Amino acid sequence: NANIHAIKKEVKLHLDSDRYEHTLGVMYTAASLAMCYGEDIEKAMTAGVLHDCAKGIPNSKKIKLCEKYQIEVTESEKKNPELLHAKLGAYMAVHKYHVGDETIAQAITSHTTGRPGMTLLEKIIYIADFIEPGRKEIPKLDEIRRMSFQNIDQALFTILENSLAYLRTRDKVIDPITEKTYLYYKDLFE
Ligand code: DGI
Ligand code: FE
Ligand code: FE
Ligand code: FE
Repeated sequence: NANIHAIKKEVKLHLDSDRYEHTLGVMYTAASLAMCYGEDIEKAMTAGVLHDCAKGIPNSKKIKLCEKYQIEVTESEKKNPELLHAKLGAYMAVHKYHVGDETIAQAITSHTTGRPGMTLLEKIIYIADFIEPGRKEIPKLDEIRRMSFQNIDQALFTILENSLAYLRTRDKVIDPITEKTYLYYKDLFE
């Protein structure tokens, strides 16, 4: 697809080579999950290639750009500006990469914390970010990869559980949305 090709070239200019490799991994993994679950493949690839497009912006600049673009910054994001690459990435997808489809921007917005009641596309990007071939040293990764193509909601919940456990062992501040998302899918499952 011509448009995805152009986006890829531009995104590459703004990411280091590891992050760009990760981006391609997410793009193709998202395409595979779209094939598996009947999502639009082009949408999944577009969201995948753009999901970390704001990752290379320094944290202090992230805050400034959010003010400039009137993006709401929560208390948790002030403490942990890294999280803002999701909201800023969604903004840039629309305003810099001219992605007209709001559901793509939404999938970029929720790719780091998740969101209660995610759409299929949001789940695909959230999961692809976690399981793409370049990811290593994640507990139960092989099992989660297999599960992702068999039971998407079970995979989603397992990833939420796994991520929360990781953040807790590292003593990271848990974003309220990460917590809410986990509890939402826990209720749905257990
Ligand atoms: O951008 P990526 O590295 O591909 O992955 P990501 O966008 O899922 O997450 C980036 C980082 O954000 C990762 O180290 C996990 C972390 N993260 C996710 N949820 C939370 C969080 N960090 C904190 N402090 N709190 C959260 O709730
Ligand atoms: Fe990310
Ligand atoms: Fe993630
Ligand atoms: Fe990512």
